[in-house]
Amino acid sequence: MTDIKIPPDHPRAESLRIREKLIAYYSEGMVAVAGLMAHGRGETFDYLLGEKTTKSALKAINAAAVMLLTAKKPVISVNGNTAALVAEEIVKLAHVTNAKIEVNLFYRSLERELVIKKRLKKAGAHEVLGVGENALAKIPELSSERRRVDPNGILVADVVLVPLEDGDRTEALVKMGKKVVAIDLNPLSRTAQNATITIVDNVVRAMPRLVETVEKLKCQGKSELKEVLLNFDNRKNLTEIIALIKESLSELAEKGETLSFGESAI
Ligand code: PTJ
Repeated sequence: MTDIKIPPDHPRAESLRIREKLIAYYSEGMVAVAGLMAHGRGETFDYLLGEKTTKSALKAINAAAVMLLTAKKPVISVNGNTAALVAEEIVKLAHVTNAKIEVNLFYRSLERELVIKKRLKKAGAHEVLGVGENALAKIPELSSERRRVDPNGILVADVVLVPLEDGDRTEALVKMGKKVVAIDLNPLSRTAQNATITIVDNVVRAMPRLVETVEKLKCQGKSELKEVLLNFDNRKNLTEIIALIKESLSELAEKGETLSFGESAI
């Protein structure tokens, strides 16, 4: 943790608080050093999207909620960044969708797995899969440490939620016939492009919305839920988001204005 005191009236106070949180959890061994870099990449795309949940993201959240609700064996995959930023929401989502929670790391070490498990347990998780010897199954065609999965979790899941991911595993999971819901601020990433449903939004906004949406849709009939999935087109949704980024940048360039939403970052 740095000693910086964030003034509450700082125009980028929220963004700075998130950074501080990641730095604090990095110091505790939860977040990988590359997780800090990944966050910076995410911040850039968030900035371009106006740091808000777009209509396209809301459509994806709706479809993702239905996919999780109608899944037989949903699993939420957790890495260092998501454990640091949204542990409570992960537990809530697992509860309302009856999903299992599994730790799956790119930079895998037993120490990190245990710190993440502890944080999830503290947030209320009953069971955390994929830790230590429990990750004894392997995803075929994947050579990174992410290939190691729990035989009771990701290996047998029909739907896997992968917030903040690197691309290889999403491709491999889809090849295995699984449906993948990704949360990724970069609409161009391989994860975003290969997932079944991609929520292009900041995980700190998307996860609470996802929980809320699942709670709202829980009482709907199966045919209404199916309709939501039939009407969702991931490719179209991603194209809309890329167009949105292009439009807002073109508008600003034409007007010669600076971005109105973010002010200048420190
Ligand atoms: O904890 P580990 O060991 O599993 O490692 C996790 C990281 C994130 C380091 C690892 O998965 C990785 O290297 O990921 P990438 O390839 O850097 O991809 C991360 C993606 O997440 C990028 O496309 C970022 O734009 C995006 N991203 C970063 N922060 C956020 C985000 N998307 C949504 N919300 C965020 N807060």
